[in-house]
Amino acid sequence: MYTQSFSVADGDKPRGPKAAPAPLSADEQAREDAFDARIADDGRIEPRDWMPDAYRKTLVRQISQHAHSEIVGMLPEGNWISRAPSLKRKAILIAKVQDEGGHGLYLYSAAETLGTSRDEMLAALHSGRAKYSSIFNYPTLNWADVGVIGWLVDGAAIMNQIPLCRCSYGPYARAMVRVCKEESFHQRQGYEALLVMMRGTAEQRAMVQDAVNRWWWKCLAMFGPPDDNSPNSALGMKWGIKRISNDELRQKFVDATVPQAKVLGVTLPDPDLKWNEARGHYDYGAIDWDEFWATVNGNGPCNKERLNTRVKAWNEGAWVREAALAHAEKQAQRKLKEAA
Ligand code: BYC
Repeated sequence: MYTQSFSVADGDKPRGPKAAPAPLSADEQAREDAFDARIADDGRIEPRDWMPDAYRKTLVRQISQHAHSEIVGMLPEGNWISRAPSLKRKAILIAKVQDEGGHGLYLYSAAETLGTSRDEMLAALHSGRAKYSSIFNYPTLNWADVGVIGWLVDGAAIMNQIPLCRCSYGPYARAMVRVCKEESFHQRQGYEALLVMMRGTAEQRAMVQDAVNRWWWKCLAMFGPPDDNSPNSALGMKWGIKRISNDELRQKFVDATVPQAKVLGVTLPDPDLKWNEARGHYDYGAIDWDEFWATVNGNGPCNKERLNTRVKAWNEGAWVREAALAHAEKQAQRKLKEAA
């Protein structure tokens, strides 16, 4: 027989059904309604506006992960700065990697407006608690990989990030406008570097094809799990943070990339890739989600190396942060003295 034992205290901890949330006061209800109305009206939420805790938390998660992706994303390409094939390519690559450092900084600043410190976000990255894009856990084996990262990885990033320029949170949306302009240049420089290689020797063409074969599927997975297995999508869409779903963005990327691959003269490594007249889109084969989750959960080919590199850079940069703080303190004291 069901008895009250279901809600009898177990030791000190009371068990049983959770208490219903306390009803909202009139003021609380009014500010929640105002927030909902602004979102429904496609307005922007700014840092000093009231927002539900869950909205704030979702934004901190997404923006900080995005910032970490930019900073970790500097590593696979940075590896090639000293081995770029010409001065021109070296200058372009240095500028690109520097842009990515800049994107990370705008994004950390945007996340800080939500009340989370940069130190907290970095501690989450360094301890392995925070995610960053799966794509940066794969190695860059030769120069063609650098071109393919520009063409496909930045191409996928732009497809995902253009809708974020219309994100409901003002500081994130504004940061994304500049990020997208720079990403667009990154994508073009990668494509142009590959066009040059494809006009070169048979060996160079084979390098490009090999790099495309290794990166294609990982770029499709970058858009995140399928919509029916994407736990954050419903709220992200409801709140105007995400505007287009993971699967829709993936499809847009495939549709845009197939003609580019034709012009380049490479084959995308998917026997199931074909135009579907009825859908008006390209069909594509199955993505290996087990591999994706293994990588996201820390077991990809380069996860440990990437994290160790970031932690080492953080530790070795401690003296710079200390010196900058000491300098700022000295200046503040000097100002106080002058004002006295
Ligand atoms: N890698 O419910 P879901 C770039 C996680 S490009 C790792 O669909 P959401 C760059 C997801 O975080 C890359 N983890 O989540 C390019 C969630 O886990 P948590 C950076 C991934 O948030 C070139 C779980 O899977 N771009 O920066 O609705 C050079 C379930 O997913 C990935 C951004 O970050 C992945 N690929 O959608 C340099 C764009 N995909 O958090 C740099 C902003 C999913 O619940 N972010 N997960 O533990 C977004 O648009 C969205 O967060 C995502 C995921 C589309 C990535």
